[in-house]
Amino acid sequence: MSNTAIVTDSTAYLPSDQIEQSGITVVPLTVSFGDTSYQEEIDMSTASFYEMLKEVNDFPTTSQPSIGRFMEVFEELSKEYESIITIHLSSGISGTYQTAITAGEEVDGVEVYAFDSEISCAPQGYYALEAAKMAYEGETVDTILNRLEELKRHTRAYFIVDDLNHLHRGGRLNGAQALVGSLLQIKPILHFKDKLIVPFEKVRTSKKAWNRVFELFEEDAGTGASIRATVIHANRPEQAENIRSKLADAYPNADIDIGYFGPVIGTHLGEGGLGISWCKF
Ligand code: MYR
Repeated sequence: MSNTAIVTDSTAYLPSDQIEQSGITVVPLTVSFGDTSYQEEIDMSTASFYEMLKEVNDFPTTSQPSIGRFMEVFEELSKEYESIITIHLSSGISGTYQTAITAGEEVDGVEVYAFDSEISCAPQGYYALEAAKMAYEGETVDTILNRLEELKRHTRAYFIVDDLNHLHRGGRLNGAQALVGSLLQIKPILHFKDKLIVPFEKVRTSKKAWNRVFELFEEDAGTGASIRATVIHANRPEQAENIRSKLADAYPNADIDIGYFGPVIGTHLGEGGLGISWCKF
C-alpha cells in the first residue's frame, strides 16, 4: 500500500484506462469559448473541441485550475495519504505548477511535493505513470523525485505546427520569432528549452522538418536503447499513424504509441500540429 498519492493535470492527456489502473488523480485545466468554460476531458472531449473550433469565429482561451480546486483534491487525498507528488505542465507556459505549490502550502495533514515537468502532454504522462508505479511499490518521495529528474534528462520532444500565430496569440512564443515564421512560411521545429517553447531549428517545409526529427530520433533509438515514444497530434490521426508505423518498423527497441493534443494544448498549437516525444527508460 502506498503512502504517496500521485496527482497530475489534464494536459498529460493520459488515457482513462491508465488513469484508473494507476490511481492517478487528474486536475483539469479549462478551455473557454466566449463566456462558456469547459473542464477539458470532463465537460469537453478532444473530438468535440476540434469540431467546435471549426464552428466558431472567436478563438478559445485557456485557464489553469483554481487554487480551491487543488485544495479540494489535496484535502481529499490527505485522508488516505501522508504525501502527494503533483506533476504539472511547464511552469514557463502555465501558472498551474505554482498554483499547486500554493495550494499544497494551505492544506494541513499531508506533505505536497510539486514537480515541474518543464514540458506537457505525453512526457508529463510518462512521469506521472512512473511515479504512480514507484509509489505503489512503496518507494519514498525522494527516490521517486530523483527518478523523475533522471527521466527528464532522458526526454526529448519536438513539434511542428501549421500556423505559428496560435502560439503567438496565446503569448507562448516569442513575438519576433512568430512573425518571422509566418512571413517566411517556415515550419520551425519547436521544443522546450528552460521551460519555454522556442524554435529548435528553422526549416522551410514540413517534410524537411520531419526528416530532421527522424534524424534526432535515430540518435537515441539507433543505439538500441529501450525507448518509450509517443506521436502526438492535433486532430491528424492518419498522419500520426504513418509516423508511428514508420518508426515502429525501423526501431523494434522503441515502444511507440499515439497521443493527442487535447483542448487546452490544442488551443495554443492550433489544429494540425504534430509532435513526437520520447524517453530512454
Ligand atoms: C493555461 O492556460 O495555463 C494553459 C496554457 C497552455 C499553453 C500550451 C502551449 C503549448 C504547449 C505544447 C506542448 C507540446 C509538448 C510535446
